[in-house]
Amino acid sequence: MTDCMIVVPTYNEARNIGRLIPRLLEYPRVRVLVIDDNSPDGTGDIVAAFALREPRVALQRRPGKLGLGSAYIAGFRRALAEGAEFIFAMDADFSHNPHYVPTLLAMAEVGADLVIGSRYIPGGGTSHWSFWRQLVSRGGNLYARMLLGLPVADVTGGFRCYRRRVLEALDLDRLRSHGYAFQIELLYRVYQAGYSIVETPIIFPDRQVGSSKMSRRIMAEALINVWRLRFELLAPPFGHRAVTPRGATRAYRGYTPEDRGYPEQLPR
Ligand SMILES: Nc1nc2c(ncn2[C@@H]2O[C@H](COP(=O)(O)OP(=O)(O)OP(=O)(O)O)[C@@H](O)[C@H]2O)c(=O)[nH]1
Ligand SMILES: [Mg+2]
Repeated sequence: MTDCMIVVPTYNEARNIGRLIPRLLEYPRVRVLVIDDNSPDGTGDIVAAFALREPRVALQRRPGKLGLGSAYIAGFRRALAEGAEFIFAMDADFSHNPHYVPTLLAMAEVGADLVIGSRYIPGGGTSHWSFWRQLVSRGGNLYARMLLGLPVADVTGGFRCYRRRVLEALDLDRLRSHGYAFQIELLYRVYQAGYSIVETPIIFPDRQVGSSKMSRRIMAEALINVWRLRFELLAPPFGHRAVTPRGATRAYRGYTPEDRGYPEQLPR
Protein backbone atom coordinates (compact mmCIF):
# COMPACT_ATOMS: atom_id res chain seq x y z
CA MET A 1 0.00 0.00 0.00
CA THR A 2 1.73 3.15 -1.18
CA ASP A 3 -0.34 5.76 0.61
CA CYS A 4 2.52 8.21 1.31
CA MET A 5 3.72 10.69 -1.24
CA ILE A 6 6.96 12.52 -0.58
CA VAL A 7 7.09 15.76 -2.52
CA VAL A 8 10.66 16.88 -3.16
CA PRO A 9 11.19 20.21 -4.93
CA THR A 10 14.54 20.44 -6.67
CA TYR A 11 16.69 23.06 -8.26
CA ASN A 12 20.24 21.96 -9.09
CA GLU A 13 20.32 18.93 -6.80
CA ALA A 14 22.02 16.51 -9.23
CA ARG A 15 24.57 15.55 -6.60
CA ASN A 16 21.91 14.73 -4.01
CA ILE A 17 18.81 13.41 -5.72
CA GLY A 18 20.36 10.19 -7.05
CA ARG A 19 21.23 9.18 -3.49
CA LEU A 20 18.03 10.44 -1.90
CA ILE A 21 15.53 8.56 -4.07
CA PRO A 22 16.85 5.02 -3.35
CA ARG A 23 17.01 5.88 0.31
CA LEU A 24 13.34 6.90 0.34
CA LEU A 25 12.30 3.86 -1.67
CA GLU A 26 13.54 1.67 1.17
CA TYR A 27 10.19 2.44 2.76
CA PRO A 28 7.64 0.31 0.90
CA ARG A 29 4.73 2.67 1.56
CA VAL A 30 6.43 5.62 -0.01
CA ARG A 31 6.13 7.19 -3.43
CA VAL A 32 8.43 10.02 -4.43
CA LEU A 33 7.33 12.98 -6.51
CA VAL A 34 10.08 15.36 -7.61
CA ILE A 35 9.12 18.82 -8.81
CA ASP A 36 12.08 20.03 -10.82
CA ASP A 37 12.33 23.53 -12.21
CA ASN A 38 14.35 22.67 -15.30
CA SER A 39 17.58 22.51 -13.28
CA PRO A 40 20.54 23.35 -15.53
CA ASP A 41 22.63 20.63 -13.82
CA GLY A 42 20.44 17.82 -15.16
CA THR A 43 18.60 16.90 -11.94
CA GLY A 44 15.46 16.30 -14.00
CA ASP A 45 17.15 13.75 -16.23
CA ILE A 46 18.41 11.78 -13.26
CA VAL A 47 14.90 11.62 -11.82
CA ALA A 48 13.44 10.74 -15.23
CA ALA A 49 15.79 7.73 -15.40
CA PHE A 50 14.55 6.55 -11.99
CA ALA A 51 10.92 7.10 -13.00
CA LEU A 52 11.37 4.89 -16.07
CA ARG A 53 12.31 1.86 -14.06
CA GLU A 54 10.52 2.49 -10.77
CA PRO A 55 6.76 3.12 -10.73
CA ARG A 56 6.99 4.65 -7.26
CA VAL A 57 8.99 7.58 -8.62
CA ALA A 58 7.42 10.43 -10.58
CA LEU A 59 8.84 13.61 -12.03
CA GLN A 60 7.07 16.83 -12.77
CA ARG A 61 9.17 19.20 -14.79
CA ARG A 62 8.43 22.88 -14.88
CA PRO A 63 9.83 25.26 -17.48
CA GLY A 64 12.01 27.35 -15.17
CA LYS A 65 12.72 28.39 -11.60
CA LEU A 66 9.23 29.28 -10.45
CA GLY A 67 9.92 29.19 -6.70
CA LEU A 68 9.61 26.78 -3.83
CA GLY A 69 6.06 27.69 -2.86
CA SER A 70 4.54 27.02 -6.24
CA ALA A 71 6.60 23.81 -6.54
CA TYR A 72 5.01 22.56 -3.32
CA ILE A 73 1.54 23.54 -4.46
CA ALA A 74 2.02 21.66 -7.75
CA GLY A 75 3.28 18.63 -5.83
CA PHE A 76 0.50 18.69 -3.26
CA ARG A 77 -2.13 18.89 -5.98
CA ARG A 78 -0.71 15.91 -7.77
CA ALA A 79 -0.36 13.93 -4.55
CA LEU A 80 -4.04 14.60 -3.80
CA ALA A 81 -5.07 13.67 -7.34
CA GLU A 82 -3.17 10.41 -7.01
CA GLY A 83 -4.95 9.52 -3.79
CA ALA A 84 -2.13 9.89 -1.24
CA GLU A 85 -3.29 9.89 2.38
CA PHE A 86 -0.04 11.19 3.88
CA ILE A 87 1.77 13.91 1.98
CA PHE A 88 5.32 14.81 2.91
CA ALA A 89 7.32 17.90 2.07
CA MET A 90 11.06 17.36 2.06
CA ASP A 91 14.24 19.04 0.82
CA ALA A 92 16.56 17.15 -1.51
CA ASP A 93 19.81 18.18 0.16
CA PHE A 94 19.85 15.69 3.10
CA SER A 95 19.21 18.40 5.66
CA HIS A 96 16.00 16.41 6.06
CA ASN A 97 17.23 12.97 7.00
CA PRO A 98 15.13 10.18 5.42
CA HIS A 99 15.64 8.31 8.68
CA TYR A 100 12.83 10.40 10.25
CA VAL A 101 10.20 9.55 7.65
CA PRO A 102 8.70 6.60 9.63
CA THR A 103 8.49 8.73 12.78
CA LEU A 104 6.64 11.55 11.07
CA LEU A 105 4.36 9.03 9.42
CA ALA A 106 3.61 7.22 12.67
CA MET A 107 2.61 10.48 14.33
CA ALA A 108 0.29 11.38 11.48
CA GLU A 109 -1.22 7.90 11.59
CA VAL A 110 -2.13 8.19 15.23
CA GLY A 111 -4.05 11.35 14.50
CA ALA A 112 -1.91 14.45 13.94
CA ASP A 113 -3.09 16.44 10.96
CA LEU A 114 0.30 18.03 10.49
CA VAL A 115 3.60 16.68 11.80
CA ILE A 116 6.62 18.99 11.70
CA GLY A 117 10.19 17.78 11.91
CA SER A 118 11.38 20.35 14.45
CA ARG A 119 14.82 21.75 15.18
CA TYR A 120 13.66 23.80 18.11
CA ILE A 121 12.16 21.34 20.57
CA PRO A 122 14.21 19.23 23.00
CA GLY A 123 16.08 16.54 21.09
CA GLY A 124 16.15 18.59 17.89
CA GLY A 125 18.85 20.88 16.59
CA THR A 126 21.11 21.97 13.77
CA SER A 127 24.66 20.89 13.10
CA HIS A 128 27.47 22.57 11.20
CA TRP A 129 25.62 25.84 11.07
CA SER A 130 27.45 29.14 11.21
CA PHE A 131 26.61 31.52 14.03
CA TRP A 132 25.01 33.84 11.50
CA ARG A 133 22.80 31.09 10.08
CA GLN A 134 21.63 30.08 13.54
CA LEU A 135 20.85 33.65 14.42
CA VAL A 136 18.80 34.19 11.28
CA SER A 137 16.87 30.96 11.74
CA ARG A 138 16.20 31.32 15.45
CA GLY A 139 15.44 35.01 15.16
CA GLY A 140 13.13 34.43 12.21
CA ASN A 141 11.29 31.70 14.08
CA LEU A 142 10.83 33.82 17.16
CA TYR A 143 9.64 36.78 15.11
CA ALA A 144 7.03 34.80 13.17
CA ARG A 145 5.88 32.84 16.20
CA MET A 146 5.33 35.90 18.33
CA LEU A 147 3.66 38.01 15.67
CA LEU A 148 1.28 35.28 14.62
CA GLY A 149 0.77 33.65 18.00
CA LEU A 150 1.71 30.24 16.67
CA PRO A 151 2.17 27.57 19.35
CA VAL A 152 4.87 25.87 17.28
CA ALA A 153 8.63 26.01 17.93
CA ASP A 154 9.85 25.53 14.35
CA VAL A 155 7.61 27.55 12.06
CA THR A 156 10.00 27.68 9.09
CA GLY A 157 10.96 24.02 9.03
CA GLY A 158 10.10 22.38 5.75
CA PHE A 159 10.17 18.71 6.73
CA ARG A 160 6.52 17.99 7.26
CA CYS A 161 3.82 15.39 6.86
CA TYR A 162 0.30 16.58 6.10
CA ARG A 163 -2.76 14.43 6.27
CA ARG A 164 -4.73 14.50 3.07
CA ARG A 165 -7.75 16.22 4.59
CA VAL A 166 -5.69 19.26 5.57
CA LEU A 167 -4.44 20.00 2.08
CA GLU A 168 -7.86 19.20 0.65
CA ALA A 169 -9.55 21.71 2.93
CA LEU A 170 -7.16 24.62 2.36
CA ASP A 171 -7.40 26.77 -0.71
CA LEU A 172 -3.87 26.27 -1.97
CA ASP A 173 -4.34 28.88 -4.68
CA ARG A 174 -4.57 31.56 -2.02
CA LEU A 175 -1.05 30.93 -0.75
CA ARG A 176 1.08 33.82 -1.90
CA SER A 177 4.56 33.25 -0.50
CA HIS A 178 7.53 31.66 -2.19
CA GLY A 179 10.46 30.87 0.11
CA TYR A 180 10.56 30.44 3.90
CA ALA A 181 7.45 32.55 4.09
CA PHE A 182 5.62 29.76 2.32
CA GLN A 183 6.18 27.39 5.23
CA ILE A 184 4.97 30.05 7.67
CA GLU A 185 1.92 30.96 5.61
CA LEU A 186 0.81 27.37 5.14
CA LEU A 187 1.36 26.56 8.81
CA TYR A 188 -0.66 29.61 9.82
CA ARG A 189 -3.57 28.55 7.60
CA VAL A 190 -3.48 25.03 9.02
CA TYR A 191 -3.50 26.47 12.53
CA GLN A 192 -6.33 28.91 11.78
CA ALA A 193 -8.40 26.08 10.36
CA GLY A 194 -8.08 24.29 13.70
CA TYR A 195 -6.13 21.21 12.68
CA SER A 196 -3.89 19.39 15.14
CA ILE A 197 -0.20 20.14 14.76
CA VAL A 198 2.59 18.22 16.47
CA GLU A 199 6.36 18.49 16.34
CA THR A 200 8.92 15.72 16.49
CA PRO A 201 12.62 16.49 17.00
CA ILE A 202 15.04 16.30 14.08
CA ILE A 203 18.73 17.03 13.77
CA PHE A 204 19.20 19.26 10.76
CA PRO A 205 22.72 19.22 9.30
CA ASP A 206 23.79 21.81 6.77
CA ARG A 207 23.79 20.61 3.19
CA GLN A 208 26.98 18.70 2.29
CA VAL A 209 26.92 19.24 -1.45
CA GLY A 210 25.22 21.62 -3.85
CA SER A 211 24.43 25.22 -3.16
CA SER A 212 21.82 26.94 -1.05
CA LYS A 213 19.05 28.88 -2.75
CA MET A 214 18.54 31.10 0.23
CA SER A 215 18.80 34.78 -0.63
CA ARG A 216 18.22 38.19 0.89
CA ARG A 217 15.08 38.38 -1.16
CA ILE A 218 13.72 35.20 0.44
CA MET A 219 14.53 36.54 3.91
CA ALA A 220 12.93 39.90 3.15
CA GLU A 221 9.83 38.18 1.84
CA ALA A 222 9.52 36.24 5.09
CA LEU A 223 9.93 39.38 7.21
CA ILE A 224 7.26 41.26 5.29
CA ASN A 225 4.79 38.46 4.72
CA VAL A 226 4.52 37.71 8.42
CA TRP A 227 3.11 41.21 8.88
CA ARG A 228 0.86 40.74 5.89
CA LEU A 229 -0.44 37.53 7.41
CA ARG A 230 -0.89 39.22 10.74
CA PHE A 231 -3.18 41.81 9.21
CA GLU A 232 -4.74 39.45 6.67
CA LEU A 233 -3.42 41.45 3.74
CA LEU A 234 -1.89 38.57 1.90
CA ALA A 235 -4.96 36.89 0.50
CA PRO A 236 -8.12 38.38 1.97
CA PRO A 237 -10.71 35.67 2.56
CA PHE A 238 -13.09 37.25 0.06
CA GLY A 239 -10.80 39.40 -2.07
CA HIS A 240 -12.53 40.61 -5.22
CA ARG A 241 -11.87 42.85 -8.17
CA ALA A 242 -13.15 46.40 -8.27
CA VAL A 243 -13.52 48.69 -11.26
CA THR A 244 -11.54 51.91 -11.02
CA PRO A 245 -13.09 55.20 -12.21
CA ARG A 246 -11.08 54.97 -15.41
CA GLY A 247 -12.61 51.60 -16.14
CA ALA A 248 -9.46 49.55 -15.67
CA THR A 249 -9.68 46.64 -13.25
CA ARG A 250 -7.39 46.35 -10.32
CA ALA A 251 -7.05 43.81 -7.55
CA TYR A 252 -8.86 44.87 -4.42
CA ARG A 253 -6.58 44.06 -1.52
CA GLY A 254 -8.65 45.19 1.43
CA TYR A 255 -11.97 43.79 2.58
CA THR A 256 -14.99 44.97 4.46
CA PRO A 257 -16.50 43.50 7.62
CA GLU A 258 -19.32 42.01 5.51
CA ASP A 259 -16.75 40.20 3.39
CA ARG A 260 -15.53 38.48 6.49
CA GLY A 261 -19.03 37.29 7.26
CA TYR A 262 -19.64 39.73 10.10
CA PRO A 263 -23.10 41.26 10.52
CA GLU A 264 -23.47 44.59 8.72
CA GLN A 265 -23.78 46.53 11.94
CA LEU A 266 -21.07 45.57 14.35
CA PRO A 267 -22.11 45.88 18.00
CA ARG A 268 -20.79 49.10 19.49
N1 LIG B 1 11.39 23.21 -7.77
C1 LIG B 1 12.08 24.11 -7.05
N2 LIG B 1 12.83 23.70 -5.99
C2 LIG B 1 13.52 24.62 -5.30
C3 LIG B 1 13.50 26.00 -5.61
N3 LIG B 1 14.31 26.66 -4.72
C4 LIG B 1 14.79 25.72 -3.89
N4 LIG B 1 14.34 24.49 -4.23
C5 LIG B 1 14.59 23.22 -3.55
O1 LIG B 1 14.03 23.34 -2.26
C6 LIG B 1 14.82 22.65 -1.29
C7 LIG B 1 15.30 23.63 -0.23
O2 LIG B 1 16.20 24.56 -0.79
P1 LIG B 1 17.62 24.90 -0.16
O3 LIG B 1 18.47 25.61 -1.14
O4 LIG B 1 18.20 23.67 0.46
O5 LIG B 1 17.18 25.93 0.91
P2 LIG B 1 17.40 25.86 2.42
O6 LIG B 1 17.34 24.45 2.90
O7 LIG B 1 16.45 26.82 2.97
O8 LIG B 1 18.85 26.46 2.53
P3 LIG B 1 20.22 25.68 2.94
O9 LIG B 1 20.00 25.22 4.34
O10 LIG B 1 21.25 26.70 2.81
O11 LIG B 1 20.38 24.53 2.02
C8 LIG B 1 15.94 21.99 -2.07
O12 LIG B 1 15.57 20.67 -2.39
C9 LIG B 1 16.03 22.87 -3.32
O13 LIG B 1 16.59 22.19 -4.42
C10 LIG B 1 12.71 26.41 -6.75
O14 LIG B 1 12.63 27.57 -7.11
N5 LIG B 1 12.03 25.43 -7.41
MG1 LIG C 1 18.70 23.10 2.43
